[in-house]
Amino acid sequence: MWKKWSMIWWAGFCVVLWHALAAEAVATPPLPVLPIPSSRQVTWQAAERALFFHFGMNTFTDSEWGTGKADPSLFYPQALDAHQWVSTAKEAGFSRIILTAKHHDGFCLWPSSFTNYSVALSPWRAGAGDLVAELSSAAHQAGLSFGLYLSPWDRHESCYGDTLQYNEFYLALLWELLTRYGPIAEVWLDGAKGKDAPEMVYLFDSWFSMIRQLQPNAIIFSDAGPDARWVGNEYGESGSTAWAMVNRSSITIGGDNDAIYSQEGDLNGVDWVPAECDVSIRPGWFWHSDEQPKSVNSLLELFYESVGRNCVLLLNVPPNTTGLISEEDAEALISFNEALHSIFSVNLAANATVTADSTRGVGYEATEILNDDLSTYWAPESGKRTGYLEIDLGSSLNFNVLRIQEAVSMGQRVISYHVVYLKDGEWIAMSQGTTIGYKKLDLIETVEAQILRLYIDEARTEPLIASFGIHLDSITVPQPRMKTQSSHVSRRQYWMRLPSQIWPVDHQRDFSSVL
Ligand code: FUL
Repeated sequence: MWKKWSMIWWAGFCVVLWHALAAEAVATPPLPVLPIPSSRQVTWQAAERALFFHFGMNTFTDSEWGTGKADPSLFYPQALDAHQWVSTAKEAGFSRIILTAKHHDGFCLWPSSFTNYSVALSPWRAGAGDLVAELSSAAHQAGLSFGLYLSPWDRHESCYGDTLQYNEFYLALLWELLTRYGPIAEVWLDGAKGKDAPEMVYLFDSWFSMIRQLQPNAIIFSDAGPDARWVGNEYGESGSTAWAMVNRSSITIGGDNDAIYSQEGDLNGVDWVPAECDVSIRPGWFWHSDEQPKSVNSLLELFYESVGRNCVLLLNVPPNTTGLISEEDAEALISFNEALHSIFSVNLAANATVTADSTRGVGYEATEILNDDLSTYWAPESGKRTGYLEIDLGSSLNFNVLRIQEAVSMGQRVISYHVVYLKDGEWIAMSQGTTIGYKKLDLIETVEAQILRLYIDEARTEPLIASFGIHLDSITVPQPRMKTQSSHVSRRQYWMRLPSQIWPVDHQRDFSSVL
């Protein structure tokens, strides 16, 4: 009896072993295509959207570009509560915030030892306040990451214009900011500068090296990176073609750059520098009593045109003169977040059956596009640069948003694609595009369909599709947008277009006609 059971056991064991040995081994991953992102860039892009807080002396002088001469006694946000800023950001789904520690007027929101033009000379907290400390600690307590804007252009500091002295001064401020306030997630270097500003050279290499030494995980933003680039406009919108790559040497920080190059990036670029789209929720960057926040519909459009085009959205919400985020702004932010949640929390393709015309092998099947893990992906047969994925939803569904994501940690690859759906035996075009990158969102006319195909028509090398989603947006109504700023103008030309009463004299506010 024992012998019989033993034989059965051995037979079973051999069958299992045979199956295990016969199973196909997982295929090796394809080669990455350079350049690829650094780990800090991967984390930064995955956060998708950040909040910008423009706050400072301009809030109290009702201006946009302060002269640097306003009396520190004017800075008096009596109800300032950094926790309210942070909880609003958190409730609205933002995981990173950036504060204007010093805007162009030179007024420092922390008590710097290197200038007396700071909160230390103001009545706020009887001169003992430190907004950078309050906000960074509130952010870190709430699990948000914290970044800083430190304007290179300074209209207060008398040594501005003297290359050696001003660079020493700027680095001293940077050193304080990067050593006193815990982890800094992003350092935002604005390239803007007035026409009346003295000529001088910013020693970027020293600045960048110091940032890397003191805060190795900080993203450095400027017109030309090194980690994130300006998108070339200030209405928060990228081009429909958006490469994460550029040649950094083709962009001059603060210079007359080709806005289209900044916006679109460069298929042949050797540097990985994705774009960040900065835009304000109100017409101005600073708070003004007579301005109102954008509607949820406009905010959603901004999301499609930034995050949905392989960029990060940096949305400015200016705290008011009391030192709080105004109720209407907080409401707009929270409704924006709810709208995003209502659209993107349901993926109508989650349970679809997916197939592909070819597959690299085990581990790279078409089904990999249905999980949320961007490190797993569908890859076509080795060496193929085109191919298609077929998605069968199981039944006919209504939808109007397509979400496509590449495995960008392996490099950005897709040059063009199109999507079709099956209707009465015919394939009908649904959308088409150029680059995909981290995320491409196509808002289309609502269709009812069960079977669709994503065709990769051209790629730099084997396309790697990490995720595909189908969503229904019943909120966005595409709005005609007033844009007097053509996407072909550079930043300098853009400022030149400001109404003559604010350019070049005092840069007072009222950007409503250009934003
Ligand atoms: C611009 C600045 O001049 C604005 O005031 C604002 O800070 C914006 C983010 O960048 O270039």
